[in-house]
Amino acid sequence: MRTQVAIIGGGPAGLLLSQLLARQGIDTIVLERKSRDYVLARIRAGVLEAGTVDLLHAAGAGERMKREGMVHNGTYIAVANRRFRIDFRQLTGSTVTVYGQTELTRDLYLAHDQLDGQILHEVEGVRIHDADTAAPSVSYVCAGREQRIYCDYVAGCDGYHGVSRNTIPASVLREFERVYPFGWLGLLSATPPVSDELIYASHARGFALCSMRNPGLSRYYLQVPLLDELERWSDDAFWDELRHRIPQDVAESLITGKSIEKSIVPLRSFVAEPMRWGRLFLCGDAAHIVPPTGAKGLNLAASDVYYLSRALQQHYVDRDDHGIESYSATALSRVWKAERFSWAMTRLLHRFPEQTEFDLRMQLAELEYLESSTAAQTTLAENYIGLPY
Ligand code: RFL
Ligand code: PHB
Repeated sequence: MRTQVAIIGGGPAGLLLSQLLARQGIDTIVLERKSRDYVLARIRAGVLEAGTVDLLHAAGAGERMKREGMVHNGTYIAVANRRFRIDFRQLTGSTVTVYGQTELTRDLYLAHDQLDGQILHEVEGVRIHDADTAAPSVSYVCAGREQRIYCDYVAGCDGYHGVSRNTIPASVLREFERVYPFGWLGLLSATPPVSDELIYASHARGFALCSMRNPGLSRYYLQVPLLDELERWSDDAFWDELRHRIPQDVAESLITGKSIEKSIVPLRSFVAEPMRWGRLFLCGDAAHIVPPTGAKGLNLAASDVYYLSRALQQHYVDRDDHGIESYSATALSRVWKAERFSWAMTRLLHRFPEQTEFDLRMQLAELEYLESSTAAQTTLAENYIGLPY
């Protein structure tokens, strides 16, 4: 088989890239390790920057998001028993859209079906060959048979545990990492959200987040020790702990219900450099991970895809390779700023085991400064709604 761009991974990054390229007449094949149902069952991100929303429209997958996505003009920060609001619209003129990654991925699959795009599911043993030459290829096993795709370029959109990043020789690849000493326990329930906007809550017992997917579906998170076991957390234990960590008036209006999904994710900051090696590009979680506190993971995958789709379009349509040459530096410049913001939000709002009394006072002073300063709120808002591409 032959294609122009072989895309490894059919998550949001791979699907969005394939869709944007297809609309420019550029031929792709997506190779995905899991089944479509499996990919669609993952509960992940919920907050989309305006730039991500624009890209989904450009990909022809924005219809339902426009109807069902919830535009949020701001967010709440709670500190112990009180809360204050950051008004994104007033401070930056922009907003975010709450729309689940699950729904977004479903929309991208449907848009892809309409263009007759090629996605091969349940492929195994994907390997990238000769990415540092002018004739790369990708081999894989499908239904027990070894296959190979010859291509011009390979896009590694296969997430943190994929094969693409490790195709780059160790002598070239540099990795930067910070692992946090806690995780997030998430719970999804078919109950109305406790607030009209998200609440990021800093509390002596640990961080909590009140989020949502739609008016009938809520998503809540609790900071938990890294080695905590899911079995320890009955639904009742979760709701009790959440009530402790959010302001009393909010806790009193919390409607609880049976969990639909419950899981623990570790928190990590990670960046791999460079994001291009010869004809292989890394996109999304394959190249970087952020702790979820800044709601940046999916949005960073989208901005990588934007830079790469533009670079490939310049290559095929304008015969100009500047975008390809500069892809890694351009993407990394935005990635590092989102890493900084996600790390800063995590540090501001969580309790760390090694924190001293001094550290706690610093955290509180920073929160009080944020509450009282328009400059500080603007800084948070412009990062949260997403830095320009
Ligand atoms: P994905 O989604 O991991 O998709 C990669 C795909 O590649 C496939 N794959 C392979 N295919 C073929 N061969 C191989 N060898 C393969 N290895 C892997 C996988 O099966 C998969 O389908 O990466 P992508 O596309 O880069 O997308 C990244 C986002 O999924 C991720 O950054 C976000 O979910 C992060 N995130 C959030 N991001 C936000 O922007 N806003 C949020 O509010 C937000 N909340 C979150 C989050 C992530 C979370 N978890 C579970 C990590 C909340 C949580 C709890
Ligand atoms: C979510 O709704 O899953 C969510 C929202 C905001 C975050 C992280 C996760 O910062």
